[in-house]
Parts: sequence; structure tokens; C-alpha cells
Amino acid sequence: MKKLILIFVAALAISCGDNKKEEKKELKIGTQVEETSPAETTDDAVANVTIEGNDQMKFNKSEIRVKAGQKVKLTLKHVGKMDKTVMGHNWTLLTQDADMAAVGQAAALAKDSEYIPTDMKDKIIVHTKMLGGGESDTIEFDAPAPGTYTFMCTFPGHYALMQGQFIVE
Ligand SMILES: [Cu+2]
Repeated sequence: MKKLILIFVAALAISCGDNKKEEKKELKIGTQVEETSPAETTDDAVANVTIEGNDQMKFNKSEIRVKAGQKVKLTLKHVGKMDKTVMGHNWTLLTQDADMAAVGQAAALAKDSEYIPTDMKDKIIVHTKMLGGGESDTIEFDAPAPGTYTFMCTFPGHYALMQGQFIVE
């Protein structure tokens, strides 16, 4: 009976997702194989994640996976040399109903609050400080409910390249 439920869940995962991640999830459920996480998880309670931003306006990760119930300790490192006024980076996690482009456009007008739009705070779960080259910032937060979230850099124009998926399994 348990196996039947697992198959049903797997089928559900396939039917509502059309990408490879869902297929991977199905395999995981079906075979009970422990998946190695790219989130550099060191123990069950805490997911330690490090992500870098550079002078080429890129993050070094496009996907971060954590597990539901974990505390996430995330460090953003700006590994470039440019000043934060011209190549600033932050790591901003959006709610699932947020429109990334809308947040990005509002953020571009929010220079005084380090490009975090105060009128859209309800669309932002958490964010790091805005960093310049050589700086880093670590934030801690509880993993939100299982699902796929978007992360981005809110420096003007950066979200076009600096974005990715934050997946809570
Ligand atoms: Cu940036």
C-alpha cells in the first residue's frame, strides 16, 4: 500500500511538472535513493550555502536546494573588485507569488534603501546587504514551505543575468 502511494505521488509530480527536476524527484521517491545536495549541507538541521557574485554580473549558482525545516545559513561573496555603486550585488529571495520583473523595476528606483523596494517588502522573504567587490554577508533564515522560489540580485538591471531557483524539498 505504501508503495502504491509513492507511485501515486510520483505520478503527480510528473503530471504537474514538465522539467527534469521533477523527473529527478520522481526517481528519488520511487527508489528511496539519498540525493546529494549542491547546497553544501553539513548536517540535517542547517543548510550551509555559499554563493558568489562577480564583476561579470553573474552568480556562480543558478540553483540552490535545501530541505524543508532546515535553517539556511547563506553567505553571499562578491568575488570581484568593483565598487558597490557600479557593480553591487545582493541575494534576494522572493515569495512564490512575486513577479521578478516588477520587483526588479521597483528596486531600480530604490537607491536610498540599497535597491530593496520598501513598497514590495511583502514579496521579499529575505535578502543580504548590497555588497561591493571583496565583501561578503551571511544571513540566516528558516527554509520556507516546500516549493520553488526565485532568487535575484536587485541592483538595477542585474536580475536579467543574476537570478536562479531556490528549491525547498
Ligand atoms: Cu548584482
